[in-house]
Amino acid sequence: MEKTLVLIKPDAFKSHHTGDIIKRYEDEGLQLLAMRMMMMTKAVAAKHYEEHIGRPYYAELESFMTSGPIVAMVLAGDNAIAKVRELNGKTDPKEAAPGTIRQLYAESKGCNAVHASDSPVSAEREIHIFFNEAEIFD
Ligand code: 3AN
Repeated sequence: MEKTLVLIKPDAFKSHHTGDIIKRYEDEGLQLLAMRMMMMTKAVAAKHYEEHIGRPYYAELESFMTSGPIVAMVLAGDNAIAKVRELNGKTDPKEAAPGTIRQLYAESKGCNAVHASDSPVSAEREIHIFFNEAEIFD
């Protein structure tokens, strides 16, 4: 079974879509292995988004991601990484397919409701920023 890290971002949390989003994943057969509600610190943001540091939108991204609670989770299933990214939709909600999480719940390319790992290497790295092995119920 493949694992992936998902973050419900401050916008979707604040607009009360946490339950709707988790239900979409569970309805598609993805299994929750770990979950935590937390504030993202600037230090965690820098680790998680290390490849984005220095990009023109980084300050905005950091300020948004640290602006309110997020929900971090590990999901697992066959082809979980691709499956979750398909359910999430494209980064920019204007380009996201109808019925995807970002099309339904995201406001903009910056405030786009969810994050999900984009490869097995990213998933492994990102999961361990948020969870230790004892917190992952596989
Ligand atoms: P995804 O989350 O779809 O994998 P990435 O990895 O390209 O997208 O970008 C990571 C995050 O950085 C996005 N979720 C978004 O919040 C932010 N971001 C990326 N590009 C932009 C941009 N041009 N303007 C504002 N925020 C951006």
